[in-house]
Amino acid sequence: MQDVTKLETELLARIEAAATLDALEAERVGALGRKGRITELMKGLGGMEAEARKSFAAELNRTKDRVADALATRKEALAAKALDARLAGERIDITLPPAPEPQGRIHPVSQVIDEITEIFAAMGFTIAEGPDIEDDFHNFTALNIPPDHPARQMHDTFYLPEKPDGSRLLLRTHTSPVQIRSMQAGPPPHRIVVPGRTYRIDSDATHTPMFHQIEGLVIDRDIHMGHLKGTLAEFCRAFFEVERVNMRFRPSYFPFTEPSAEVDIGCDRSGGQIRIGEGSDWLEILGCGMVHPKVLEAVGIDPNEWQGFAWGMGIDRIAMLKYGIPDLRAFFDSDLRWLRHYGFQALDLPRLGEGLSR
Ligand code: 2U9
Repeated sequence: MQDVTKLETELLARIEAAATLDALEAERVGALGRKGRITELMKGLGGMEAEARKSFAAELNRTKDRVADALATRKEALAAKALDARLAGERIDITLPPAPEPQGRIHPVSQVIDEITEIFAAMGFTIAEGPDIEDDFHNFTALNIPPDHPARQMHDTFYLPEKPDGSRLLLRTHTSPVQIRSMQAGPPPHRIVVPGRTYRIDSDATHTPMFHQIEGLVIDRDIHMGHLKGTLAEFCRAFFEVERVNMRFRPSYFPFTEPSAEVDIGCDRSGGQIRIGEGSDWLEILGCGMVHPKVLEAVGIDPNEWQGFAWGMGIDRIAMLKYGIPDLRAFFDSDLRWLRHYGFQALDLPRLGEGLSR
């Protein structure tokens, strides 16, 4: 009996002195574990006489309960201490100033490219890109613009110095060579949008020698003008963020499409502003058409099996229109004050569901 009382006093003191949860666990194992001191005494009960065993077992059980209670109480206290220490370490000084706003701005051209690609991505298009320096075949010949074609003069091309074989590389005059390369790279169907820089020898108030285009191409079976109209109508509605846009398709000519059309959208010009989706005026925004069979043949696609439509649009002009920017040449001046005024919040990417431009 005396031994049990002494053991209990010792165990309770050790438990009280345990400074960490790990040390406390070691005390528990030492007292109540499989080879713990109380457990060992329990094992000895079997060899005792009935009368002595009864009273010793009762005493031992009381000690065991008090030790278990002490362990639980100490565990709770140590856990609370550990939590207090963690909370103290995670303290935030709410009197600190907030993180500064990012200083950079997204250029309106980049913003409009992000908006347009977001719209077409939602329709299942992927983005394709290609080199700014092109060869004659991809920029002209494959697009049904042979060497003597008058369209070559219309493009006012920047040529690189002639190579020994007499050929000349050039700065692409449109993004169309990217579609040629995409069609060469794999079999139909194709559904791509192609944003990028393009170059023509042209410089005045409304033209810069480098400008931006975005073009689109769909190649699949049984594609017709209805698909073209539906796709472009959906694009205009989403891009100009209005319920309905009036559209008018005027017959036109491009060597790479047949039939071809230029697309006007309905607008209102009263009050010195252009408002899309209302009024009785028209504004030209893009060119389009059914891909010419000769273009498909140039990349080895059988036009009797596959058809497609394409469109092209000048990004700079559309950015000026959507965001009320008056002067094209300021786009390329790298004037930070201009960019702070017309630029967009960095990391605030256009999302179709949240209003593209917010
Ligand atoms: C392939 C086949 C067809 C692309 C097209 C236009 C009509 C068009 C202009 C708009 C304003 C260029 O920036 S702009 O001057 N583009 O009108 N572009 S159809 O047609 C293609 C392209 C690639 C293989």
